[in-house]
Amino acid sequence: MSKEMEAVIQKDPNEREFHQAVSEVLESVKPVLDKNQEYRHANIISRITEPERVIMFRVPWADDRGEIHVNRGFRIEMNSAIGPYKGGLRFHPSVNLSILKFLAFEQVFKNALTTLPMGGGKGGSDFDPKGKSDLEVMRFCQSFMAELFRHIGHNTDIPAGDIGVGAREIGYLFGMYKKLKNEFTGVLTGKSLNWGGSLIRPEATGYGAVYFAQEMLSTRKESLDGKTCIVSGSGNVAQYATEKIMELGGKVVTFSDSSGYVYDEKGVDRDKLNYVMQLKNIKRGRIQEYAEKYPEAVYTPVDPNQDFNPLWNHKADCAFPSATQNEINENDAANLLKNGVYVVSEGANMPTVPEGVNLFLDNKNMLYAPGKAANAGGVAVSGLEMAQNSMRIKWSREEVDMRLKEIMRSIHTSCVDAAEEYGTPGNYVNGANIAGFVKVVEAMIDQGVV
Ligand code: NDP
Ligand code: 2IT
Repeated sequence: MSKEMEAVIQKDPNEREFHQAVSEVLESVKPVLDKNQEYRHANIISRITEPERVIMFRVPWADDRGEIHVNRGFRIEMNSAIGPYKGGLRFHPSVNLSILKFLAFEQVFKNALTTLPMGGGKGGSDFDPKGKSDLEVMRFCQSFMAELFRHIGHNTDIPAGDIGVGAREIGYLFGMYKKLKNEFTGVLTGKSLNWGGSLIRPEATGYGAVYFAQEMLSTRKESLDGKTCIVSGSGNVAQYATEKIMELGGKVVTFSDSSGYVYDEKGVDRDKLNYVMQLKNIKRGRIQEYAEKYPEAVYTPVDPNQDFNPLWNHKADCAFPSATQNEINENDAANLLKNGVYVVSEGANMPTVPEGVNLFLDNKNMLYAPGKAANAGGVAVSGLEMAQNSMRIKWSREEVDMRLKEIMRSIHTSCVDAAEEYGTPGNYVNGANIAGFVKVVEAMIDQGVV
């Protein structure tokens, strides 16, 4: 283990997910540091692994029965070398400092890859929106923003959605921000269309992950047409990845949530996808209900502690993990390879454990795109939403989709070029880490020791 990595662990010994994310980047950029001694001289690794600012706060709120609850709120402002802090908010009971620091760290390099001027940040709360009424969610969001508002701004830090934060939550958060600041600015992205949102932002992460898969396939003169795809999750990213896969002629055979997954051998069609959108976005039900509605599908409950997840053990060509971190363990990665999967495009952030990533990288037939490249379409269109807000204009669907496609193509090219330059052609992990890292580090060096 490198001295730099040891220091990161020693400083915050309990931040397992943060160590995992840092360790992968440090391994990739070792040859960059060896080649550019000035980076070491500037002590870049100590600086880039330390958040510029960490905000932690109490979020008290009252439920519908008048009972008072307290959650913990966070915003990690990781790096602002190339633009204001930018990144989502996650509301999930598992949220802690380690998870948000890993997400903020990944966001720095992802945002650099998009070509747009955005620094990296992430935030959220251990609040669980499941089973809460709209009014409870609203009161929680208002209390969360009653503290967060003093730390963010359209030129400072621009949050957006992530797990458990979608259009409803962004609306409540924006309403409270506007009331407190008496300002209508593009301080959040993922806004609804009639008050500053961008067309294609809801679709962008899922579409982008599919565009990235197409880019990888096109290096072998192949496409998604006729390919069988495993998709995990059934939220924002999974839904729109599925929509785009179907549009490009692929067949999606799975959806999942934290309780289990459905396998639909015939494949998802437009009606079934509409059903999932209604089920998850409006009714807020469980994916098990899909198999009740469509008896040709089979539901399997999944225990997160079992040795492998049967979701990843079906014959397929491509996989789009779109639920959460570390959802593919080493056995799952081996099962994917065994079942013929040779394209993995990560819609989620860090969904594959390091041992699984190594299995993918060791297999020469595998086209494996890490989240920070493959899922960058979401934040990229957030960047386009910011641009439209600043200019007070609105681009058409076609315009935004075209820009998204161009950005995903450019990220693909950056990854391929950086991987080649440093002697590991075809390794999108090294490519993404190196290309993102160099851009941010050059900016940090230009700006001095701050
Ligand atoms: P949503 O909240 O819309 O959906 C999350 C989905 O993942 C749900 O199906 C959820 O199931 C499942 N899930 C969440 N936690 C777990 C868990 N611990 N175990 C198993 N399943 C779980 O979130 P998004 O679709 O927005 O986000 C999905 C992933 O994509 C995350 O990793 C996020 O960081 C990443 N991402 C999102 C972007 C965006 O623009 N939204 C951009 C880039 C990346 P359940 O309902 O049971 O909780
Ligand atoms: O992980 C991510 O890139 C997101 N959740 C989207 C961030 C954003 O600012 O749109």
